[in-house]
Amino acid sequence: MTTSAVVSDDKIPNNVHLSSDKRLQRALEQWLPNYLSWWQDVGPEGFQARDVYLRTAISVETDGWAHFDYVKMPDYRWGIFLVPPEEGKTIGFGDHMGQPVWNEVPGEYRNMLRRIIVTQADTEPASVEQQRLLGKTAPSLYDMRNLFQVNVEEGRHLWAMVYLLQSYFGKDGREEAEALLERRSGDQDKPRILGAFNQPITTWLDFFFFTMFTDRDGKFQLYALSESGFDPLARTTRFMLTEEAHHMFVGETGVDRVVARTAQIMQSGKDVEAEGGVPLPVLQKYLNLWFSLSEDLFGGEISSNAADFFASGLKGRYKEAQYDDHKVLSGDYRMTVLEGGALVEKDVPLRTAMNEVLRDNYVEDCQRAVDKWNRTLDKHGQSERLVLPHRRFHRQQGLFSMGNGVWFDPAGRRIDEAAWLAGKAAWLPSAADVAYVESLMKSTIGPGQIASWVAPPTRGINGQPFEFQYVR
Ligand code: BYC
Repeated sequence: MTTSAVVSDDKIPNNVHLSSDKRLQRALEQWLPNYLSWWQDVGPEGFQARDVYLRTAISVETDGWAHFDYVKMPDYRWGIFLVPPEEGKTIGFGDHMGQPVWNEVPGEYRNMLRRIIVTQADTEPASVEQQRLLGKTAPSLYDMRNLFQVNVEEGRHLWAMVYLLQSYFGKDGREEAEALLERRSGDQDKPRILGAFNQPITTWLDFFFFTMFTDRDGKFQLYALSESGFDPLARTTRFMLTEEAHHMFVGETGVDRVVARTAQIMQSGKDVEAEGGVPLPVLQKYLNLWFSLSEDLFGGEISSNAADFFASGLKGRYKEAQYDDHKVLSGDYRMTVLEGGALVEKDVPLRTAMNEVLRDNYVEDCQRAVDKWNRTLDKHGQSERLVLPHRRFHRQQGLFSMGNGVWFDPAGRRIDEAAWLAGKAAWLPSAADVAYVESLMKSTIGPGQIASWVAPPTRGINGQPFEFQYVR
């Protein structure tokens, strides 16, 4: 097990010249033991000594970022990788558009930039904490391995952000790096920063919907940050996206396999619960929960923070190059807002609507996946359909937040609090639903075995069969 705090290129694969950067080495050497004890305390419980068939990034080259081998999780080599810099790169949007990208923190934006990096960083350890008990109820060895892959890579993503804090933000960056190991998901006194990252993940259904919807927020946020004029952030997040794709794959195909299993049982004419499956209405409720929690991660519909992030060139849009106007000094965004209790259409300055623009891209991508799940239902002769709830449903941030005393049903219609309370158990997992889904969660990890509530995957990892001993 890695316990000593010697930082070397061999231990920490990197392309940031770590071995010649004494200041960074010293900072990391202080942080590493705390990181490792955090990992032992609140990382995957019960499996730290197992060999797991993991993918490790050992370089940014195409043959180096996906190196597969058996590794014990505490020995995973948490690397630091940035995509290579581009010669002559300029800022692609906002007030500084066309100026050379920054390789040092621009003084006037220091606080804003640190805040963006800390918010992003905070989600990574939070997700590991949320998922720490799931290994014990894995539906197959294949799934268990995917869980641990996601966990170690979220750990690496924390490293990626801590590298930025320690390299570019001096003393307060080092303090923020320590604080990232002190907050805890769901803790009353020291919670994680964003809502969804304090939500318990007690079942694999939560995990699949989390990696589907919440990791997908990560995709869009990372894309937006990969446009940043602060080039080290852009290059770091660009590389993180290569790993993030697998996390979303785990979620999207995971839900699809649950849908497939449910549909198979329905097609056979048997009772879904009697066969140990998840009834479609329960799946729909978990979908409603995690989609709405994840929508909150885009922030308010109208946000001066978002306008400032864009104006300063720190955070762009999803694939900024797809737009014609990168300054956005004029132009409006038409959105529905609440005025005097009524829903009305209103034009707001586009810069202030950047959270909503990103959410639009996100919702479209989520709809694509839901369409795919519905094709799976169709393939098994089922006419029922899963649907994305309206974006006003069950919100806790922004204009339609329930905290503002407004409630909406899954179709987006305004309802009063009594109707919300009466409808809630039909729209979101009830205590009985949670108890039922929890009752399905049993460790099913003999080679080739699979739990009753999920179909096996169509193929294994890295060309290996499903029956492969992914964890031993
Ligand atoms: N929960 O101006 P507003 C990932 C706060 S996921 C709690 O509308 P803004 C991953 C907000 O901070 C991607 N608080 O928000 C996935 C503000 O506070 P102050 C993570 C919230 O700033 C799975 C106030 O409400 N990356 O990588 O425009 C596994 C007013 O808000 C929430 C990022 O988030 C919330 N949901 O936008 C592992 C990117 N939403 O100023 C990893 C970096 C808002 O009143 N972060 N608030 O104290 C950002 O770009 C922005 O901070 C946000 C919020 C988009 C999150």
